[in-house]
Amino acid sequence: MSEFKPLVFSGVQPTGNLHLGNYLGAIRKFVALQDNNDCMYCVVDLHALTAQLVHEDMRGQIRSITAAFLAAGIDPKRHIVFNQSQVPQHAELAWIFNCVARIGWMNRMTQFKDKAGKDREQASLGLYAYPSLMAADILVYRATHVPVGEDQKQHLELTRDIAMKFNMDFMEKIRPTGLGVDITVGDEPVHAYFPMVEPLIDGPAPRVMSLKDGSKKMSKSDPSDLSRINLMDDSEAISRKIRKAKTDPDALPSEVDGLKCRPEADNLVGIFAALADKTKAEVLTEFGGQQFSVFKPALVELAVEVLAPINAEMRRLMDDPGHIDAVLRDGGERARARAEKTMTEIRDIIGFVR
Ligand code: AQP
Repeated sequence: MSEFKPLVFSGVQPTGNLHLGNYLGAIRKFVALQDNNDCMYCVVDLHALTAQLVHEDMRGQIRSITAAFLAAGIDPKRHIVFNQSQVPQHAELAWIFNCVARIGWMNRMTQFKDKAGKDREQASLGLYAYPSLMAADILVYRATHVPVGEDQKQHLELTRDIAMKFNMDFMEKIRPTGLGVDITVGDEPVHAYFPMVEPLIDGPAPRVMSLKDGSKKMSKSDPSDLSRINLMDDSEAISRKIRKAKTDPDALPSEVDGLKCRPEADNLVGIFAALADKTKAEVLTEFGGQQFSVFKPALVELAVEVLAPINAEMRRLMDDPGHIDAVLRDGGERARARAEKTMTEIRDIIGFVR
């Protein structure tokens, strides 16, 4: 529907060890998309301050996410890899979006509720405003497509709401600038400055669950390291964690319907499918009727085969922080030029004097 120039944007927070959920839900899609698209991949370090202000090794975390991007196969020469704090225009646009977004919209964000927990009064204002900064990350480049895990779906809907409200509120100011694009949203024609971003969530593992509890998402902040496979885990750790993963006593079903009400089995089959680039149905054609004692070793073998080269390359890159910093500096410079172009236009649309 969009006549905007296609652009892929996504970000990852430097808040701990990357895990299989981050890889399958996000980074692997980043790699696949770069063949046919202009892509920007960002280490969102400003977001990392929202839940915890002081980080023991912020620089190391930023480098490690960047190393994961590169080790997974992202090409920083053809595309742009950078860290958010190098481009102050993200924060500038986020302020404008704080004035576009409505408090009622923000109050519905489930991630804030989850992360703030019971003591909401003690959560930072930044955590509350997180989705507004995320909208700015994307829209400061007028990006059209955003590959993310399912947990980010609600934030992307909010990004569309913010874009739509800005477009509608400023439509008569956008029109004379010649910077807008005629699009249709629903049945409504809109002369838009910002595109309606499309989330790219599909795949067999849009939400990888904890290995210890099939009802909780795999997460960097889970206190149990056994709940997740980290990209920096060696083969022995991967094998131990999969062998200890929670399951039920039944054999695997032959049909996908048989995974309903079996969250742990569903999760492991989904992980296998994503790692093997197959559908869950194809995995069950191979393993239906088999016990976990057969399936788990096959999953270990596959996980090690896919993750070991990434792990080795990450370690190699982490030994050369100068190279990683140079990649980020170069990406930051190119991202800043694009973001400043947008901000100059937005300042004009709003009517700031320059
Ligand atoms: N379990 C998951 N399954 C699929 N995708 C996931 N993502 C995160 N967890 C899963 C996707 O990874 C990308 C980067 O996430 P992030 O680090 O920016 O933020 P997050 O969603 O808050 O990730 P974590 O790992 O759960 O961290 P903590 O514990 O700090 O909250 C996003 O595209 C996300 O959807």
